[in-house]
Amino acid sequence: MNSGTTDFPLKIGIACYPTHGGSGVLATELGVALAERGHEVHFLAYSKPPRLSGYHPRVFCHLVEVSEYPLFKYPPYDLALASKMIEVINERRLDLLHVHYAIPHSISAYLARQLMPGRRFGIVTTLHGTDITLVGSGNAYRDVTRFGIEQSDEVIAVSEWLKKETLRIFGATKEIQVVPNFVDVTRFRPREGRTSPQLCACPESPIVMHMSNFRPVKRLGDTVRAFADATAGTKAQLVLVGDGPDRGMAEALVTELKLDERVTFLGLVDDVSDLLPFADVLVVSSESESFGLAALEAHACGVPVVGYDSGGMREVVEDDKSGFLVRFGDVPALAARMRTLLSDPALRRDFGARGRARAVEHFDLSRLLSVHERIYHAAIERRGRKAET
Ligand code: GMT
Repeated sequence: MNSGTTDFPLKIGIACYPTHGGSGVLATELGVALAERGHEVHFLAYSKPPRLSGYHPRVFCHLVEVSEYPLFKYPPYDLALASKMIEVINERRLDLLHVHYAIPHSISAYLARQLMPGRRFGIVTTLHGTDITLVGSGNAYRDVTRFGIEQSDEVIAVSEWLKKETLRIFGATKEIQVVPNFVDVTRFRPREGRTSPQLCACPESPIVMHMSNFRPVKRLGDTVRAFADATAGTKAQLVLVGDGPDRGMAEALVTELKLDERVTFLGLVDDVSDLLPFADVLVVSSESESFGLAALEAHACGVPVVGYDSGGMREVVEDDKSGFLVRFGDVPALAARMRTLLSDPALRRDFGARGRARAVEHFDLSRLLSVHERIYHAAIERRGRKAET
């Protein structure tokens, strides 16, 4: 097993939800960057993560197959994942499993460890947000989530806010490290004269963008209403990137507010680095957002953010400096701040430049990659020590 120094290439298994959601995106960006740094990375998921495109010499994707059987009304994905973990750990001699999203990934990792007493490997769990705030805090999964956290060698929360929430909900039984979301600032960069094949960015019709999984927590309706209020009588466009359960509601609202001509539903986009620089403002209207990866990616592209002051959003967006944050649910205030930015190109440029500087200084992928490597080595060392006692 490799250990002791961050110079050693590791063999790392990454379990994640292979969706366009923040946890899957982060896990994929991290895995690819780790492989570029010399580590061998094995993704474990039920399908290929959307941002895993192209060929990378040290990246492997192992699909978890869940067998169907008439008795299985609910096929046991957690067991199938644990089995796949065991197979890959044995065949590829992994040093470590890094699981993204506590449920069920941390439990599957624990099970894999229990079933392989002779093999030492570290388990790192990253808590992303809804695994704690929505899923883990409910009665159905509270105890197993707590167990998964406690059994991990190292636990990461993506914001100070999420760390506090985790300790509040589950009690202070485990040390939690805060490692924020990160962004590749060389790929996510301001538009600087580039043009977009998808979007017409012209001064008379500025682009307001929203990017999410259209779940109720994102309050997509608030974005649409604020846009209608802020841009009445103008040619501003609203571009909605993503898909999910609230799409039908939003489409009906757009028609009701007579916005069909100015609103585009773009659907799912795998690589948003070609899209975000063409936004003039990004709106994040979430009721709860443990971090807000879309806000960070927008900042890296020099785009100011207007949003609700919920969850960890203020750890990303500096109110009145790189964007505006207003009280959750205050749609008129959201609209007023949107109007302020849309009517003032110089302010947008100023906020955008500060957002970009903030992304480069605090959330750059290469710096946070080293932080992950240190945590991996700590987990491996901790596991070695535990095995000896
Ligand atoms: O709801 C989403 O945005 C998806 C969700 C996920 O788990 O994939 O995102 C969460 O993880 C992201 C990456 O750490 C964070 O940036 C998001 O803030 C967080 N979402 C929520 O807390 C609602």
